[in-house]
Amino acid sequence: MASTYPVYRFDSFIVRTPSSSVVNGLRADDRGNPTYAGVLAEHAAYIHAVSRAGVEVTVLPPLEAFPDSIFVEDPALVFPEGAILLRPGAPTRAGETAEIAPVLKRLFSSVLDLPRGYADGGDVLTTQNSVMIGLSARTNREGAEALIESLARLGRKGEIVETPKDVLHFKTDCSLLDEETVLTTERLERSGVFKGFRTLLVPAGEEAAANALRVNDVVFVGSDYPRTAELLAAKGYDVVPLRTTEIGKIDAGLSCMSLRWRRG
Ligand code: CIR
Repeated sequence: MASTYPVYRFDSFIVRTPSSSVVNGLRADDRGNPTYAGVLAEHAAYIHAVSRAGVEVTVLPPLEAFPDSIFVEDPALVFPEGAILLRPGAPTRAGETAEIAPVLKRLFSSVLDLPRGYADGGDVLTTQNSVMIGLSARTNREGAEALIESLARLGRKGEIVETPKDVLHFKTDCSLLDEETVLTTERLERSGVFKGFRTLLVPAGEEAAANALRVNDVVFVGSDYPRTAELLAAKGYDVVPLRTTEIGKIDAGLSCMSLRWRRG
């Protein structure tokens, strides 16, 4: 493991301002289009909240041609020791990698390309000792195996795991709360992938809350999931609710809106 810092300690974030095309973003179930004003407000609140948690935020300009490009987590992975440009599995998102590449090349001395297959950053959970890569409709085995090779070049160990059926991304159903604790859903916990971790299960009916976001001393949780917030507060976490009602209509959680790393 290259870094001795807890993996939820960050000082740098990249986000991208939503374009008006965001209302046409991909979604599994149609719950209606989000409003552009609502997405902009939720995104602005996200930037404000993570800044208060102690990170410097680089805000990239909107990309009208890519409705889902607000979800910068998916076309790349970043670590203190370098970045990996991914190959998103949704055809309408493939071009997002070329858009973010120049930014990462300015910020990181080592930027690798995923050589083959498909992999979305939403399928990747970085823990203290390994990088878990969930197979999904967006990340195939060829991409996951190629990603393990790229990770090894950065000194990181990758492992391939399964994502529950009908779940968009591996991280749709989990997030790291601290070095040994994962917040997850019953369906993902049941698959046994979190051996060696303490798991906290989101209450039934609040499955979408499993994509929380630990940033330094706080845990951001979607404000539509009060029982998850209560559970985490009772366990001693400093919980900050963030509204995801509009972006949630295009299957967004909290991690997907940023790339996060620690420079120093
Ligand atoms: C998509 O289907 O690609 C977007 N509408 C949502 C992506 C969410 N990304 C993530 O959780 N990492």
